[in-house]
Amino acid sequence: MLNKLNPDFDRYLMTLHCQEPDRVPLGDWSVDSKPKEAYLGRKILTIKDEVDFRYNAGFDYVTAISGLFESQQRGFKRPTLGKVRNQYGDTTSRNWAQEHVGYITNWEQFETFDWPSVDDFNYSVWDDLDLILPKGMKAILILGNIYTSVWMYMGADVFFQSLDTNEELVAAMFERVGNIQYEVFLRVVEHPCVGAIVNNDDIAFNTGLLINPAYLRKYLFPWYKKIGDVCHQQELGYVYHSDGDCTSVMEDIIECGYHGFNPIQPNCMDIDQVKEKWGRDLCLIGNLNLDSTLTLGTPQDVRAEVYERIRTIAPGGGYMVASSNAITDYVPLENMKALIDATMEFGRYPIDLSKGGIEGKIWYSNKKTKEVNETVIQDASNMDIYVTALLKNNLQEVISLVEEDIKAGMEIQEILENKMISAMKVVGDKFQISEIYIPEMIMAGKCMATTLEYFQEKYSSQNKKEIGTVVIGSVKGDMHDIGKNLVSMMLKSQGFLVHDLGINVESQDFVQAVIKIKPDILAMCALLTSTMMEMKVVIDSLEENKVRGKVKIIVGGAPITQAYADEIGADAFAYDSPSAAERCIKLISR
Ligand code: B1M
Repeated sequence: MLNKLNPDFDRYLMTLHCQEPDRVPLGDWSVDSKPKEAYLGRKILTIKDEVDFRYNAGFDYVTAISGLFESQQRGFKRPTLGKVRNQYGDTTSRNWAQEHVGYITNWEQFETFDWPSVDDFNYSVWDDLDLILPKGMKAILILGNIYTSVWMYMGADVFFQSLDTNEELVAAMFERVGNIQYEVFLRVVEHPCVGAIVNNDDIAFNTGLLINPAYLRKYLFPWYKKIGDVCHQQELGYVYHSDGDCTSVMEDIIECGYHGFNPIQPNCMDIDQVKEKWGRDLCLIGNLNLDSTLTLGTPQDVRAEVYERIRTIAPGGGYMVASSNAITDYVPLENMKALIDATMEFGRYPIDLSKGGIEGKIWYSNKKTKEVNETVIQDASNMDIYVTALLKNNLQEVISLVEEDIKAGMEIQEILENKMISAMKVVGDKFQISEIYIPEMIMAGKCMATTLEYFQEKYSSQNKKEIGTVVIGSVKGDMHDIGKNLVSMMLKSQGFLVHDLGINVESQDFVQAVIKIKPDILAMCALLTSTMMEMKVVIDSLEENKVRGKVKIIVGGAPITQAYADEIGADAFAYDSPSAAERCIKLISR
């Protein structure tokens, strides 16, 4: 095995430039404190401790954050949300902006917000790194992000809505946030210790981009390009990190001047195809499966997957071993060690590894087949007009359309069921094939829900009530809520009464809601491998309380599969929100 205590930032840079150095570097830019402390055997309290961890673990660099995601940054007040269990025997607090909490939701808040200036940030960590970095090591600036800062400042809900109703505010936000991050970047790269920049900015999820790429091209990529130009002038490495399936903007990412792309989530992008299409221009960093191998697998499984990635992707250069997101605190220490050791063992150039050379379970990706529903429309006469009006979020127009159909002699219930609900299903179909994105889905759903409410009040006597009741929530430890809200909105638009328990919901709260509300369906969402286990805890608690038989259960979220739903005894699984609504309708009609 290679001696790992020989940091060499040139190795990192050569790899970024798709050349073969002496060995494959380690590429994780983010390792949670718990695994770091467990590896080092002591607390990480200072930047020196951080450097010690990176040095001893075999990295060629240390990373530090500056800019709007700097933890103590004034102005960026992120709410603290509960404690989350980790693999290291205790709990960790996590902070971030929730979907509905935004600090800047209108022009007045934008103008009066206490925006930080470039001088308000703390650069002392860079001064320290200039002095203490061991020979061969450099520092990587984690520049926080631009897209994520914008939506977090605005709150996802307001951000998505503003793209439709107040694009000028979104533009101003990108301008302001982009400027701050850019100025901070210029200040940090004055430090000689800095060797590369990572822009971590999630623009995608499992099936594609979160918003229409036209917005990214208009407001975001120009900033990436501007930062990229400076990186090229100063010969700094430049890496882009976005989760999810970024396929449709890979060319844009290359145009911005990035040398590396991370983390190539295995259930979203096929690394072999990414290598084939873009591997000449971009170094690939990551792909070690956080959904399964790193979290659920054994050290031997991790070893086998590292071997396989090095065998197939590293020859010729342009690959760094890293997780498919970060080394989170639910990655067992032994698995992180296996990742490091296997990189040292198999990563020496020239690479000549034979297929199946070591034993271990390769989990492969839990790649899910994207579901595409095709709505069969009963009465297509003016369906397109309904779909267009919903997509434009034009409430007045939708109401007028319904009123015209009433005048033409249709019953209100018939219009709602055969026109509006079908139109919303068509909107869902468009989302499934990425013809529209999350904001359009949310806006159409809201427009639909408001129209339903309007006519339900107006014609209450003629209306039958909701088709069923659903209790929904993101399970304990899980703070992701964008998908949950989309599912909830889709259910409402199909006529369900939805009780949303929110995020980080304890199992006893689900049980109590089932006892008190007596819903037809309990819908649980989880986005993390660690939290999906919680779904089983809830089902067991329902059994213990003798109410499991009284409610149907549907589960979903990025890492969930039909197999997992079967394993824990759920009644249904859905891949996305339109399918979730379909499954729920089936569940109540059984
Ligand atoms: Co997180 N994150 N995140 N994150 N995040 C993921 C989920 C991850 C897959 C990224 C990756 O691996 N590269 C990864 C989980 C890996 C794993 O464990 N298997 C991950 C991680 C690791 C983390 C942290 C641990 C990061 C860290 O701190 N080191 C941390 C954990 C927080 C916690 O919950 N305890 C974290 C934090 C965050 C942010 C706060 C920054 C933010 C969440 C903001 C918010 O929700 N308010 C965030 C985001 C945005 C993501 C990604 C990029 C996008 C998630 C999203 O909103 N997608 C995500 C990457 C990815 O998904 N590939 C990632 C849009 C949404 C519409 O999709 O929720 O999947 P989704 O919903 C889909 C379907 O899944 C389905 O319908 C929707 C489509 O119509 N669906 C259901 C959802 N719920 C359903 C329920 C159903 C049926 C269908 O029936 C009941």
